[in-house]
Amino acid sequence: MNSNACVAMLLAGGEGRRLSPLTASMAKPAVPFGGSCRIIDYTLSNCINSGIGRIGVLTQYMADSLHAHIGDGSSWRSNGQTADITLLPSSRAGQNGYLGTADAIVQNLDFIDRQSPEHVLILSGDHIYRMDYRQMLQDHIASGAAATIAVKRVPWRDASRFGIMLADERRMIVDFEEKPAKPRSNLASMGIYIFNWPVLREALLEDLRNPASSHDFGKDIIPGMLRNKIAMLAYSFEGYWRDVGTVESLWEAHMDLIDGELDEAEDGHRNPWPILTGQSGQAAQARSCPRADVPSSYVHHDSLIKGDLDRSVVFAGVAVDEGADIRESILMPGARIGRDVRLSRAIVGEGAVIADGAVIGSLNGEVTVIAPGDRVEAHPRFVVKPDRLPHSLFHRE
Ligand code: ADQ
Ligand code: ADP
Repeated sequence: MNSNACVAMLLAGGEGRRLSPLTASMAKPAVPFGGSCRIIDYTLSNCINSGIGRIGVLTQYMADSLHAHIGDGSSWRSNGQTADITLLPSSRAGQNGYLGTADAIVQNLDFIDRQSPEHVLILSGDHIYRMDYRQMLQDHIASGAAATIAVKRVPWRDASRFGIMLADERRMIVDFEEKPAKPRSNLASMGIYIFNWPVLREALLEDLRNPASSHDFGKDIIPGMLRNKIAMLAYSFEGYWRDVGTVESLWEAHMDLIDGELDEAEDGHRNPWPILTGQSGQAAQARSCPRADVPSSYVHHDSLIKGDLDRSVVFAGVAVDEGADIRESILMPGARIGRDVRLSRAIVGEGAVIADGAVIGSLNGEVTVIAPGDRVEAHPRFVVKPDRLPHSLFHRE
């Protein structure tokens, strides 16, 4: 098997409204993750570690943030393995904002055609997971299917947020519904697809001719292929995987990191599946590590911590002043936390400043987000406004 015959197309252009206000000035895949990298680094690193040498990154919303992070792509190299990363910006907007994911691929047919690949791997830029795409490709080829979808069982209560399918005993997909109100199964699409390129090309062009289509993989392309009786395989993935498209899931994934569920390497140990980061992060492979004096937290070396931390993640350039008490919180690059500040279940955006004595946290345990660059004063008359939960707890003058 030759993974060079496979081109990866990484969808990184969604608006990320459910991550607002963190996505007010950056694309969702550019949001910081895990103390020293950004969300998209997981998927890019999976490509490099899997030996996929050609990657197109499809940008749209707030594309500059991704350009600044990825640059010429030279930060992503591992074990002598390099990749050609091409940024493919789009300016085409639909009537109600943006057109769908399939449209983003159609706009770049030429890019894919030039590589004349046998297979195209379609990926999302907002998932946290480690996956060897070579195994999926091998399975795809061995099965003789024209398309393969990576799948995972999700909790039933979450099933209606995903593409949900039924597969037969040969793992061939027999039913698929995008985000069903009443899910018939909890076997979810991870939004990771391998297609035989000629089959996908044909399906995309057919979809383009359909005026009723929203040009989306989950809503249109996959159901269309099923109707056309194209053989599609369900590839089960057993490892950790999380779609971090919401504030709650982004926070939970950070707690999973602290709980050791993400298979990070301990300090000083080489990770066999490194997560590399680009220009806006630290040097490649500079992973943050749990520090001895702040057990249970992930703290970047380039930060200054005087207060107490518990189950928190701290990025580069952060300062936490004396007397501060930080619990289950995420402090993004350059955040400044004043004296005696109390934070609980908060995400503090890049460069935000929390003034001395401020108290941030919700009574009902929901996650509070402070927008990047924001300044929160510790005003004596701050009151909790339950009707403004979860994001904005404190009433300002
Ligand atoms: P969603 O996560 O809702 O469902 P979607 O909003 O279409 O998928 O976004 C997929 C990815 O494409 C995201 O990374 C987004 O940023 C990006 N994107 C969206 N529009 C784009 C555009 N026009 N150009 C470039 N990039 C764009 C999908 C599947 C479900 C599956 C879940 C798993 O549709 O079936 O269950 O992923 O998370
Ligand atoms: P557990 O991991 O303890 O079994 P769950 O029942 O919540 O916890 O999750 C079952 C599986 O579904 C896990 O592999 C988990 O990673 C995955 N999962 C849970 N929530 C999500 C989510 N929001 N998005 C994607 N996958 C999820």
